[in-house]
Amino acid sequence: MNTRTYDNPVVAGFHPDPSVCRAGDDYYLVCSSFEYFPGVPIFHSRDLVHWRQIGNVLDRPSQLHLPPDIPASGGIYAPTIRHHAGTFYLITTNVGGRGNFIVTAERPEGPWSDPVWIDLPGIDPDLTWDEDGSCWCAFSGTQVARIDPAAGQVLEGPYQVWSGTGGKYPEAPHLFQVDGRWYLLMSEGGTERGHAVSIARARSPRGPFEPGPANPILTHRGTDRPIQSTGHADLVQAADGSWWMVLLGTRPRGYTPEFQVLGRETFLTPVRWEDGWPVVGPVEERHPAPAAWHPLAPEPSRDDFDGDALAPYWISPRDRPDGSWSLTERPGRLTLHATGPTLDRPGHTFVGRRQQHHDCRVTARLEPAPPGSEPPGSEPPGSEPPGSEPGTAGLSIRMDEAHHYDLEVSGGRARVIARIGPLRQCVADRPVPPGPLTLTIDVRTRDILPPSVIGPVAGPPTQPTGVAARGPDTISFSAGDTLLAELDGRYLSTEVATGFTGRVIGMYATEGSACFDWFDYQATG
Ligand code: 6LW
Repeated sequence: MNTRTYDNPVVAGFHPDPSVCRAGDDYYLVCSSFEYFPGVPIFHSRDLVHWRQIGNVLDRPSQLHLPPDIPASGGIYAPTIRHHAGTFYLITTNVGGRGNFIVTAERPEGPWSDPVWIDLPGIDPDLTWDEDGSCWCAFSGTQVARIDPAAGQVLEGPYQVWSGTGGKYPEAPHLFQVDGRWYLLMSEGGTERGHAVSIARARSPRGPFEPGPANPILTHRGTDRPIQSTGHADLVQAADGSWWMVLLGTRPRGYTPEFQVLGRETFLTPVRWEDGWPVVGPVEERHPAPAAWHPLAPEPSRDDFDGDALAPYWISPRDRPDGSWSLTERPGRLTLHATGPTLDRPGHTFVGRRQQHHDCRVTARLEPAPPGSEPPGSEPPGSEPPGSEPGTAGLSIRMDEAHHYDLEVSGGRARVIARIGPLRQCVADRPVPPGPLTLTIDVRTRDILPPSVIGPVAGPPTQPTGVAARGPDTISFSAGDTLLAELDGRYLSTEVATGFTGRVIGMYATEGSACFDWFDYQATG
């Protein structure tokens, strides 16, 4: 008997709205990326449990333009990935841009085509094909249209087919044909704690759709389960015939109302069919494993920037101009050139990665700017004294432009700056020695009381009285061996910042140029 188990989430950190497809024994999974470039991370797995990012679907400006006026949590929403007649299809929405579009690829790692725009409204578009080869696109509402995916033309519809059981925001539709019936899987109730998954079925994609007898088929609303907000799901049939659901969920922490800091993550849960309907959930932190089992070697925690391309997990808010970063100017280092003077507004130079663990430590080695390194459009190379200090650069942990903590070095001093909503404060300011400097951001939950201890019945916590006893975590900042500041993590949470993303930790330059010799991310929990 197979007693193996797997742990959820299967893709941790801000990786929401998962969509999955199978091609033979290989599975591919994509997620939303919002205002970050490159867009739509794509992962590969051979067992649905162990996923490795193999690229980003939207990795060049001709596919994805995220100008500074795209707000935080605008940009790329909820993609659907499908494999049809030997081609990979991905459909998604650029919210605040031109709307819905399709890209295709022969190989999932790319290159993916330029967009084919579709004149359909709404978000969360889905793609499927019937036995005649007609292509159907469902989208939020739920509406369904027959389209020509190559030309981007709407051929029939859209029809309003089913709006769920009455929850707000009927969205995330996916149409499947199983045993001659059409199933419409969708989400409702909003992406927060009321999130739910419902199902209906019909004889044709045009409807009429008959709601399932047990809707919602999955929700964690009103429960004290550690995984919350379960919804926005997709289904896949494994090579052995078993069925699985990928979905988003959250893992909030701290005192009521609890705070989610990692954003919405990707979970996997088994599905069985009873009387022609899928049965699923609840989603546990640990489940019996699928039959196939293909663990992956752990990824190195440190990026030494020795390659000639940025690893796919490095993302930047909005467009990432070519001249703003380089791995070749100083081989073995990531050189950043400032494109904007502040992290408080879009248009700055920032290269970061998602925080994927509640407890983690990021360290990075910041070096003086190389002689002659200049931000684009400034003084000609050579006008700076050799070995000059970086202008202004450092590490930042961010939700968006209005919610970030920065560990910044400039003019021989290290500072910690907290930007929370309309307020901006320097909370530490110390001299640092010239030359390379190791910067550390440490995120820890260990001082935090579990909800059962500080729950509403127990009243206000009496101990411990750490800065973040009621928040989800404590974030500390060090330059070299010197601890500069500790801050309550609740202000970098979805509940405070709002929006669809999660924390991202990265390197930045807001004045002049800077080099990073390495960046190390360790889970410490
Ligand atoms: C997405 C919608 C949702 O488009 O959140 O949770 C929206 N579901 O389906 C943004 O991720």
